[in-house]
Amino acid sequence: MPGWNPVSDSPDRRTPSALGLAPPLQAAGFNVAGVLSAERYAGLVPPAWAPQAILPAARSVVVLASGGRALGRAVAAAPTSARDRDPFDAHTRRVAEAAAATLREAGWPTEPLFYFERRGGAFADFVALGRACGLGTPSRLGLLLHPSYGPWLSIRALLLTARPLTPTPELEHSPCDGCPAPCALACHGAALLPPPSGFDREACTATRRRLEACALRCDARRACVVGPEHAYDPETEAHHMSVSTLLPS
Ligand code: B12
Ligand code: SF4
Ligand code: SF4
Repeated sequence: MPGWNPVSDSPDRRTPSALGLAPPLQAAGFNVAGVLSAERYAGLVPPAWAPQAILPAARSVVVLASGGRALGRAVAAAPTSARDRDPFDAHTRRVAEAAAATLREAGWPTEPLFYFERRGGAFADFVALGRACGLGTPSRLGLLLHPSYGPWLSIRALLLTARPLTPTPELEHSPCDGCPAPCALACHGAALLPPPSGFDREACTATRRRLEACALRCDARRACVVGPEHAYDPETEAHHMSVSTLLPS
């Protein structure tokens, strides 16, 4: 594995290649990545996710995400198994485990962790982790907004590693500041309330239960002015939305 380079402050440089992570991650659809120090990470996660509980030698945490259609394309091209209940999650697991194995072979103990797993009964808040390493800023939509991919950002895995890496800083300005918020107008459930109220998850959930238009797509997300050209294809969006409908709320 090549050496890790210091990362520039430019948000578009938060990619696995800019971090010195080898091309396989990028080719596998993980085109966005940031770094947190182990201490900063520990302050943002429940106790069972802390480095002390998983890998006390950890120095850094790589946050792996995917913007736009890259992950959908990679999953479509990836080998699938009949045992894969969710091909996106199975692909994520395979890719992050391979990346962790590469780091271990280079002499750095590393553990992969996933957005869909609970430890000690709790999820880690991946939105908070992505925000803290500058993958995006909070938005009227409730989603973390990437500077280029907008709301089409999925935060999928972590690499807790003994390798010391340069943290990527938080972003300062949200594109929502001063935006006329076409997202709020497009919302079928009046769920995007003006600040300081923010996103009304109950209103959204209730609307999704009664309105077909919100079952498998989100028109508010599609109306965002940032990165509309990166919107998931309808099948990928429907997949993510249907998974989220099945989970208990
Ligand atoms: C559980 C979960 C859900 C549940 C939440 C209900 C519940 N009873 O817990 C359900 C199934 C409803 C859900 C739905 C969606 N989710 Co969700 N969800 C998660 C998950 C796995 C854990 C959240 C959590 O418990 N965090 C920990 C606690 C401490 O933090 P919290 O802030 O209190 O958590 C609350 C919010 O995160 C909220 N929530 C969950 N998803 C979303 C999405 C939006 C837009 C908002 C405003 C809030 C929200 O529910 C949590 C419990 O109350 C995270 C991944 C992760 N590990 O973070 C993804 C995650 C937050 N979801 C995400 C997304 C995109 C969605 C959906 C838009 C569908 C989709 N996948 O495309 C929908 C939209 C929801 C909506 N409009 O209401 C993304 C957000 C990405 C981003 N750019 O910000 C995440 C990070 C997954 C990912 N891989 O990227 N989700
Ligand atoms: S449309 Fe404007 S206000 Fe709405 S989420 Fe996008 S940038 Fe923020
Ligand atoms: S799914 Fe429907 S109700 Fe929920 S935010 Fe999107 S447009 Fe609004």
